[in-house]
Amino acid sequence: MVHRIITHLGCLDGYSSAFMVKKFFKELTGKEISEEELKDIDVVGTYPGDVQTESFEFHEDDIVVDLPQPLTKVFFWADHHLTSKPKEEKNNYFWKEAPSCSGFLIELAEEKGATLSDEIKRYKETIDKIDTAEYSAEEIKECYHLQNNYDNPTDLQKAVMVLAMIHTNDNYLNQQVLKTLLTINLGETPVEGTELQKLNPMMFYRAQLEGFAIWRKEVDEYIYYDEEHDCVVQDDRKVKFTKGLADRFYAYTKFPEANYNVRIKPIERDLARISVNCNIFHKDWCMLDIGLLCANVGKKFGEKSGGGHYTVGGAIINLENSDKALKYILEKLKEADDEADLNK
Ligand SMILES: [Mn+2]
Repeated sequence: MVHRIITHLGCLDGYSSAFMVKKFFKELTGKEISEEELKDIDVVGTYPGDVQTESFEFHEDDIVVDLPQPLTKVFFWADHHLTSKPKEEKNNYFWKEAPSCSGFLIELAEEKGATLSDEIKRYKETIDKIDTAEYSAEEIKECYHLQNNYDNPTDLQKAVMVLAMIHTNDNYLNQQVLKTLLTINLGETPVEGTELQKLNPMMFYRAQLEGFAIWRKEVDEYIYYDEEHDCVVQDDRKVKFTKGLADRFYAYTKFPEANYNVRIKPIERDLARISVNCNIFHKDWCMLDIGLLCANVGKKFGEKSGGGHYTVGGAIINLENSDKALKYILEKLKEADDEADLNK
């Protein structure tokens, strides 16, 4: 048997889940293998969409984590996404609606007899926070804006530094870094260890932070807060090209009072991507099902591609419909807020 670990590419939870499989291999899979064999297990990253469309080829000995269940029967599967909830039980298949897949695997390993170090317990809290984007405004600052000093990084900072290594703009590099991080001698958690430090996470992180800063400066020219609809609008149709790296939390750093954020981005073939989300610092301000709203937007203004979760969603529409779509979304957001105010 040749095992491979298949996980979510470009994602800290995907990388950390693969790490947990290597760390707690015996407890999780119920199988004992040598140190050597364990080290040699290859790790491959892919995307949920590639699993759903069956464009990724799975083997029966694969260990699949933080991804939807493949059609092919595999050796081990674990996931935490609501949309992956299995219909039937299978041997070595695990699912739970949990904040992160890594956290779920840590719980499973403990249930099956593993002893957890304090570092691993602390890491579980960190990855749970990151995978659900439960940051405070202060934490966003410390993680997404360059600080003067990194002598004593916080748990979150250590984690986003490693995230910067596996979430660059180059997917081939991301794949190589993922493989490399999981074949070196593993540290106590996914974000520490002597061999990991040698790969210089800070170099990747600094590059990303500089990219964010440049992007924020560019976007400052046209991002605005529409007070009437309580929504920050970032309309990328207004510019030909935005330099830097997108900081997805910026709307609420700049306008913390806003309920919602809508982004329109022209993409290939005369289409546009619309993203809608609720203020990440106040998910309780969300007064309507944004996933459902986006599904409707996709149907009304595009070719039916749209959906998401309660507080965040997206749709692909025809570019020529984007003014109408923006107006429609802003109206629906305001309607929901007005109705909630009346019922107070
Ligand atoms: Mn995840």
